[in-house]
Amino acid sequence: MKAIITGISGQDGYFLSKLLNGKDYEIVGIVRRNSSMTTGTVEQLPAKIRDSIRIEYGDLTDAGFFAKLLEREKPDELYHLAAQSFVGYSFQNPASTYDVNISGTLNVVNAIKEYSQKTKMYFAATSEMFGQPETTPQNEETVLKPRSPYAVSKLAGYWTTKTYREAYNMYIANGILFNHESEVRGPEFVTRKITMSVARIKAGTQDYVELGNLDARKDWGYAADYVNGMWKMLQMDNGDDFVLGTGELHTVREFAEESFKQIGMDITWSGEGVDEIGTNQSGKVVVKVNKKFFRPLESDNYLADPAKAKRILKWNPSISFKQLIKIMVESDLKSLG
Ligand code: NAP
Ligand code: F7E
Repeated sequence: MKAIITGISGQDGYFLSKLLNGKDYEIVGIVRRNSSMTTGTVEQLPAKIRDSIRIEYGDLTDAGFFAKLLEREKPDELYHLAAQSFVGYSFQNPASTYDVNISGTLNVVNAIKEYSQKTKMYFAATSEMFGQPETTPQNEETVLKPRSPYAVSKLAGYWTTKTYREAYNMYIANGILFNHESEVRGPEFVTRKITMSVARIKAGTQDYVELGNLDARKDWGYAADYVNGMWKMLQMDNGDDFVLGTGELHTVREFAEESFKQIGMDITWSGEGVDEIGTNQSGKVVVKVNKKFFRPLESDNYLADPAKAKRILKWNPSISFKQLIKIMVESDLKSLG
């Protein structure tokens, strides 16, 4: 089996590469060129896996690149993971977010339609499309009301893939995935920002971490579980839409408390709003709030109902909230030596 992975240099690309390598897939990974010629998380893969991946350099916004790629490779499966994926950045740069996430997705589906109709495609949709949900928990039938440029762009991608699926009889699966994190999560996302900071605070190279909305609540799972769900979505007879999530909500505050616990620190909170602080047992301030990390719009009502994925795909998350934090903090402590 041959698979193309766009966004292979990101978090999910890392876990999907491991999974598909274990199933003996030939993997072609798409990486956009940068001046230092680095390949992100690909460099963190075990050498045996890394060396087996064929990297092709190309940008999502280049329709010609994808046309030639699909005409030449005709893969069995294509996992379209590449995106401008940071919600906060999408408020600052909506145009480039739309360009990469909407036109980029169009380029991929058009190339499959024109040159490789038998390719099964996975599209990385998101729980962010629910916006401020009217009903909780959310499933595949929940009304979509996006509340960020990122969410709008993903909604456009989602409707594009659904339209192509019906109009041209293509196999496309949409994964509506809730937050999933890991030891290779990008450092600007709140979970990794916290676990990296906790490790540095323990090492004495950082004093405190500055966060935004401590009361934001998310349904957080472990990325390795979610890529398994992506693969399962492409092993069916037809493409369909599936929600993946844990069905458990936790606040940023709880994530921070549990992360500090891993290094033996119990956090006490005091003050309110942007003046709130978290101190450890010795009275040292280790968490501060900074309004620059707040977003113009936020939703705190996300909660996954993954019943359809459990029933049809036999998908189940295997890592708990506490296990996830342990994995991440231990990995960040280890990398500091
Ligand atoms: P990520 O770590 O941010 O990875 C995104 C990938 O897209 C990176 O490899 C990035 O390349 C690549 N990319 C960005 N712009 C590109 C462009 N113009 N051309 C080619 N490649 C480009 O994201 P992730 O966490 O792995 O998530 C994978 C996908 O799932 C994304 O589409 C995300 O929106 C979606 N999603 C994620 C979550 C989650 O909780 N993780 C939940 C729901 C949906 P560089 O390395 O060069 O930046
Ligand atoms: O924020 C709050 C912030 O940036 C999580 C992407 O993978 O999941 C991810 O998007 C929450 C938000 O992820 C800080 O306001 C507080 O409520 O880690 P995040 P996200 O925005 O949920 C979805 C499903 C995707 O699809 C996306 O691609 O944490 N928060 N303080 C903070 N967030 C950040 N980044 N930094 C803070 O200091």
